[in-house]
Amino acid sequence: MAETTFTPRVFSGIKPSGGLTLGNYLGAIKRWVEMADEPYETVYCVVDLHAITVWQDPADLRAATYEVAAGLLASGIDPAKSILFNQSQAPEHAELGWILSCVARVGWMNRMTQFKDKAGKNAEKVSLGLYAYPALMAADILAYHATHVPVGEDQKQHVELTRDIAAKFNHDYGEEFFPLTEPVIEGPGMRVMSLRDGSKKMSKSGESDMERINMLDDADTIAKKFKKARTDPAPLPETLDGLKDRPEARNLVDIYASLSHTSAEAVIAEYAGAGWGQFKPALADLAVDKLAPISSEMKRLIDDKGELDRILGSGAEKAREIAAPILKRTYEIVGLVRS
Ligand code: AQP
Repeated sequence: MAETTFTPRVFSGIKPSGGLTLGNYLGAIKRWVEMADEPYETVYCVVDLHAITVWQDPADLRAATYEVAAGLLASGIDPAKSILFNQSQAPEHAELGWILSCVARVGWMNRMTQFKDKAGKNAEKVSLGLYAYPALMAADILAYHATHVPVGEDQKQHVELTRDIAAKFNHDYGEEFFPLTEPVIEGPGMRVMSLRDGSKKMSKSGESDMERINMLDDADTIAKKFKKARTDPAPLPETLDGLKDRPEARNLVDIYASLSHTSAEAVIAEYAGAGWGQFKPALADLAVDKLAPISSEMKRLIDDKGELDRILGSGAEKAREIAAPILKRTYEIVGLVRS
């Protein structure tokens, strides 16, 4: 097959399945903002079609879509530098999603650990969309011929599946049409864990609000949540090795490191021997310092739906300028007649 060169282009998305959390911010958004200043075209998406793979009250879905868009803008995503839109306004995602569902194999889907985690013992009762969602995610990425996807650790398997789907499509149709996209996973905030259980990731839709820091939480709530965060009684150790088998303690150290753009080693060096009574308030102050300016800008934007609609609408137009020709060519390659 002929060598194809792809424009360095980043795609990433966040589901409006609730309000944004510190996990979304440290695991994804912070990196998205940096990547917009690197030599990539950047396409960022509020993936509302993914959100409805589990039940969403329509009014809550609308509100969460605006909240996530506001959170991205308030965190520094600049619509002049990046394309920002919500997925359902670019129908190419769903159309390509169907084609890629016909390329993906059931055996591949059966290996997706996130589906197993989310469906649990209820696998017979969850939506077909929840099971098939990695094929739609592959379409989100491949509709832009995206070469890089910044994600948290939890999404790595889905990006690898996207590569498998792209490779099979290219092989089956004998054309190197889709790129083999790279996941970009960096930094100590790559997997932020629940504040109540160090073995579970912090999620928007986790059962208890005390498990997560929401980006719209006020200073008192943030302080209260960190104060009540589960830890063990031992103080912080002298070296990072001392955090082995202490997942809750490790999580708080990682959050501190990520918020202050430093390493977990540096945090341990600074706080060696400190008790939680000292560390937790310092962590809360740091989080409030970082999040307060973002959340006040988010609130301003959420109250200006006209502005958000303008940004999302024009982002969708720009997104479609890239995705429509890629979809058209996909149809031709597959042999679908367009009269
Ligand atoms: N806890 C986390 N740590 C690091 N990164 C995270 N991300 C989400 N949670 C963490 C990253 O945020 C991006 C958007 O993810 P998403 O909201 O589309 O999907 P998700 O990973 O399923 O998020 P939630 O919060 O767990 O949603 P629900 O509860 O609705 O399922 C991704 O890059 C993800 O890695």
